[in-house]
Amino acid sequence: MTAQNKGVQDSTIRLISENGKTIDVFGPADITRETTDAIVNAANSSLLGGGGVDGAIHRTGGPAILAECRQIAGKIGSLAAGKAVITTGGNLAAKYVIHTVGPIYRGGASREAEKLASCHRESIRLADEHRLNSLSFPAISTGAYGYPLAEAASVAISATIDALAIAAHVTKVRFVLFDVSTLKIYVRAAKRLASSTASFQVEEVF
Ligand code: AR6
Repeated sequence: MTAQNKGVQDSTIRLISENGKTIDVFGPADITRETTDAIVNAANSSLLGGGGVDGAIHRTGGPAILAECRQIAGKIGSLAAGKAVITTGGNLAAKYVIHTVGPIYRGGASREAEKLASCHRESIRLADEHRLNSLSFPAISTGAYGYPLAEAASVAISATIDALAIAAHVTKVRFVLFDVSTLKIYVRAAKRLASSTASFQVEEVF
């Protein structure tokens, strides 16, 4: 699959906080081409790869990423939903990959929102611990794991706003959305959350 290019670049936006931190909602685009310090992988608990964005990251990043994932899995067994670990970016432009496991959506009453928020908080915290300045997220859990897009967008962006506010090093977060319909839904959620949080300005940047 390739990212669709349907001329919706004008709906791609940037939220800017009072202290200059930014959240971009960008697409349609392939996250493996991102040049942020880290990209986030929507992995599964085995950490041993899969389809979707996980498959694309391992294909493009090469075997060094999987080798490190195997080492981590050997130590911790499996990674629970909502947790995150970091590896090299291998052949990617991004220096690191942060692997997080989104919740499988089972109707909404199985703490899915809490786990999805945790994916974003933990990924940003881990990037911050490694003194990284920037990272990019895909739409975690919205593919194979079936999370409804509008709900996932709200949870992901609001957790990111909170985590970015307390980060010492991370100043730039990007949501890199693969297709037009996902992009539009994340843009809508970002605009709504920015307008309910007086401390954010919204710019149409691309
Ligand atoms: N760049 C950006 N986004 C992408 C790309 C890409 N190259 N490829 C797909 N997406 P999914 P999940 C989007 O299924 O729902 C894997 O097998 C995709 O269109 O990748 O968290 C893992 O191993 C969708 O919007 O992740 C797990 O078993 C979003 O990424 C399981 O899938 C997430 O879709 C995780 O499922």
